Formats: sequence, C-alpha cells, structure tokens
Amino acid sequence: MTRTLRLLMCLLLVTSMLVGCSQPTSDGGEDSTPVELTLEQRLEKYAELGSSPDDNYRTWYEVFVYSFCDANGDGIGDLQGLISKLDYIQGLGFTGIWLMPINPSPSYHKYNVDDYYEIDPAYGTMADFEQLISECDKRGIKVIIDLVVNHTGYNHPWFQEAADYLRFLDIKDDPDPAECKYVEYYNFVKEGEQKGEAYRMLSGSNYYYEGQFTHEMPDLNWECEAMREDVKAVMEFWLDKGVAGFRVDAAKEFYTGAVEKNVEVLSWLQETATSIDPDAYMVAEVWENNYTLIKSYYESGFTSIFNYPFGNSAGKLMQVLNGRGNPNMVNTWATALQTASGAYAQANPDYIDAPFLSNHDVLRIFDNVKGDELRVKMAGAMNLFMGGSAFVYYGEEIGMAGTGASDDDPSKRAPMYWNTSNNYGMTTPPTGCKLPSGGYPLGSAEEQMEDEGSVYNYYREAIAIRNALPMIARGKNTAETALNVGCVSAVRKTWNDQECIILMNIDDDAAGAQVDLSAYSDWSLVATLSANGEKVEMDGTTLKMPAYGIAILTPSN
Ligand SMILES: [Ca+2]
Ligand SMILES: [Ca+2]
Repeated sequence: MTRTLRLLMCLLLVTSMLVGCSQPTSDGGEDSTPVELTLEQRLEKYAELGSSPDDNYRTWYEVFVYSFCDANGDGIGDLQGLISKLDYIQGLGFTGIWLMPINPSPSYHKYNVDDYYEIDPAYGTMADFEQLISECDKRGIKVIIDLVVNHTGYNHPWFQEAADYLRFLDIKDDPDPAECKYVEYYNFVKEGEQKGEAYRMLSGSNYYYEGQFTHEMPDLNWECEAMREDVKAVMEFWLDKGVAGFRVDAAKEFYTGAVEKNVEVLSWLQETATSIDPDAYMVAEVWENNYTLIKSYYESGFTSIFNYPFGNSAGKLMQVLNGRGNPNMVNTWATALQTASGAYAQANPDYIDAPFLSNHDVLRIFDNVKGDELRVKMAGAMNLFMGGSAFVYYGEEIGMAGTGASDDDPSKRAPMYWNTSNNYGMTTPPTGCKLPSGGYPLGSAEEQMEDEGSVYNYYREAIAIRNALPMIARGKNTAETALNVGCVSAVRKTWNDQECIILMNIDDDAAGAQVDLSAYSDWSLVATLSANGEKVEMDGTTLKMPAYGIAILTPSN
C-alpha cells in the first residue's frame, strides 16, 4: 500500500469516527456502531481537531540531567544524553523542558552553585548546551533552567572572597564593602550580635552567616543592589543563550518568614526577566500548601507559581483521587479548582497556573497511589487538565516506581528507567539512592512504548488532547455543578469564545458514572480518555463512563 493511500484510508476512518461521536444525542442511527480507532488514529484525530498557540502555556517536562540519560558511559547523565532523548520527549507532546541546575557544583543535585556562567563538566560543555537549545528549537520545545539565587554554593567566589576578607579582618573593625563588596552579598553577623535562625559559624573567623538549608548554601542578601545587578547579569547571560526563562528556586526563603519582602523580590525578578526578554517565562517554587498564601505571592505579578496546594502528596489532587468512591470528596475537585484559580487570577490577571504531581523533592505518584496503575494514569490527566503550564517530573509519564516510604532526596531522583537491560543510557543511582524494592511493576519506557494501554501512551493521548483543545490550559475554570453526578466531577473551561467541559469519573467503579446530558444537546463529545481500555460512550442522551474515564464536550457548531 502506498503511503498516500494509507494516509487517505486513515483520514476516512478518522472522519467517520468524528461523525460517529459528534452527537451526544445520537438516536441509534447509522453511527451506532462506532469504528474502533487505534491509538495512532486517535492521536491523528486530535492533531486535526485543533492546536495550541505558541505561548507560555506549555506542557513542561522536568529533567534531572544527572539521572536522565548517560551518553558517554560514565554513569552520570549528561546534556548529550538528554539531546539523544529529545525525540522521546517530543513524541510525548511536551513543548517545554525544565532543567534542574546545570551549573558547576560539588553536589550531585547541584543546588549549591559555584559558577552561574558555566556548565558542570560532568554534564558536558557550553557547546553541548548550545546544541541542546538548537535541537529543542527544531522541535518546538522551549527550555527553562533553575535560577538558584536564594543562596550560592559555599565555594562560590563571592562567598569565598567575603569569607577570606572577614577571616583577616581585625576584630575591632567593621566590615567595609569598599574593601570587599561581597561582604554585603550575604548575611553576616559578628560574634555576639543578634542573629536569626539558621546562622552558621564561618570557620576561622568571628562571624556567622545565614544558611537556611545547609552550611554549604549561604543565603544571599536581597538588600544588596550590587548582588541584584549580578543576578540580572546571570539572567541576561542565559536568556541570551536561548533559554526561555527560569524556574526560581526557594522563593519563600529570600527573606525567610517575610511574605511581603519575598513578593518584592519576585516582582523584581519578573520585571528584570521581561525587561531583557518580553516573552520570558518565569515559574517560582513557593512551598506553601494554602492557596491563599499562593495568592499573596501572585500579587507580585509573577507569571507562574507551582501549585503546591493541589500537587504533592498532601495536595488537593491526591486527596480527591485517594478519596475515590466518596462523592462528597470528589465533588470538591471542581469547586476547589474554581476557587483557587479564581483567587490567583484576582491577584494577577496574567497568571499562568503551574500544576504538578511530583518533583525532585517529593514522593513519586506511583508511591502516593500504592502502585495502582489506573490512579497513576488518572492523576496524570487531572494534572494535565487543571490548566496553566502543566509540569511532569521525568519518569512520571511511565509511572516509575519510587521507594515508597523512603523520604530521602537521592531516592526521589533515581535513574530514569529506560530499559530492562540497564545498559545504554541508564545512569548510576546517586549516592544514597535506594531503588524500588519491588522493581518497576509498570515496566520500562521501552516496554511501555510498545503497549497501547501503558501509562506512557496514556500520557501521549492526554497531552495530545491538551494540545488540541487550547482552552484546557488557557480557560477559566468553573465548576459545572449540574454534571457533578456521583463520583463524576465536571469543570467548564472558558477561553475567549472557546469552551469545553471536562467530565472525570474519579472512581474505580463505573456504576455511578452515568451522566444525563439531555440538557446539553448543543454540546458534542470531542475527546475521551480511558485508563482501563473500556470505552467512554454515549447511550442516547446518557454519557457512560468506565472507572477513571474522562469525557470532553465542546459546543456543537
Ligand atoms: Ca555521562
Ligand atoms: Ca534567604
């Protein structure tokens, strides 16, 4: 069969399917026996359904380079390894990559930066980074990098110069920034002076310095204008290299315990970034579980703040998902989404939500749902359909197992499970990392790519739907309470003149998931997503959803 003929037949199939599922009020006519589409045909269908603008509402993939893919065989992931996996990332539909720190650092995680202008030699060279950006450009993928400026590394020349200066300073003299400007870059206090919490002794001196996280991470002083100018120069450097923006680390700790001052720093970072590149995308880590606090931080005008109140093991998403079978819990999903996103928009009308399920600091989704594949998938779709710029932590798209109860950081940053043979590309676990005692029940990336029912392919389809219907990411969320039936939760998304309604059966049972759509006769079923392979179907005016089934309606033309 020629390629053209195959394409034509595929188009015919797609067209017949689109007709077949276009009317929720089907009365059993000629379309009552819909043609079953393969995954590839469904993806084709979604690609034709619509597309998303090239803006900052993207689907981001968080990569820990160390554990992602090793190209040169030394066991440590590197930029060339990442480049070799760009087709994989693009194949899933991602349009953005967030790189955890790539600057030189003595630690495996690299959150203690010793040089903001270089690439850690274990990861590669600046030429590798430039190649990465150019390869991403070809694939429509933007790259943001971690901007770690609550603190530097202990070995950073700014800190070392300041430390040496203080060590040789006569005990009766006060530090003079004219002699060493870096003494103002950090928060030093003299022995005997009042100091806050988390101050650490500077060896060989009479001084202490603030180090909120560890002694290897001295906190920067945001009162210091010269320090801010240096941070601006760092941002200029990387935006000039072609990064699309920054993920701002530990924004709650710029001034620990002082929200208003942190908000001011975020405003400054946002304004500085957009003064360099008007399209720069900024997302901040503010680890607060209360949405009203996140709202306070949005008053900075910052574009995106990770939605901790919904993500993470304690977040709303996990509460609702693990409250399955309990309509009272499930029915809070849509209203909570409406309330939180409404509050964020009130604080910053231009905000872009930044939902996530997990990241390098928290347990993997597999652990949070005790390895239940259906809930791994459902969590993925709930995250991707919340709206905003959705973030996916590497390995989440294959439901990679973590170590369960083990709460240490290295175990949350385990090698990406590419294949069962543990050879090409697989990295060596960081020191202290415990691998899952039960192995990887959902399989490797390679295995899952061959299986239409895998978590991997579920993610592909969910992201394809998200990309096809731009109002999913960009729309205002409203609870469609009339359709909150049993454990079905319904959210309406409104963006310009486009709308959709997303219905989710957040339950491991199909019995309660029959939704009467007779009042929605001018809406059409345009997309469905099944976690267990059973179909989401219209039966007359009744929408029937399997366990963890999802249906999306748009107004009929
Ligand atoms: Ca390597
Ligand atoms: Ca700080």
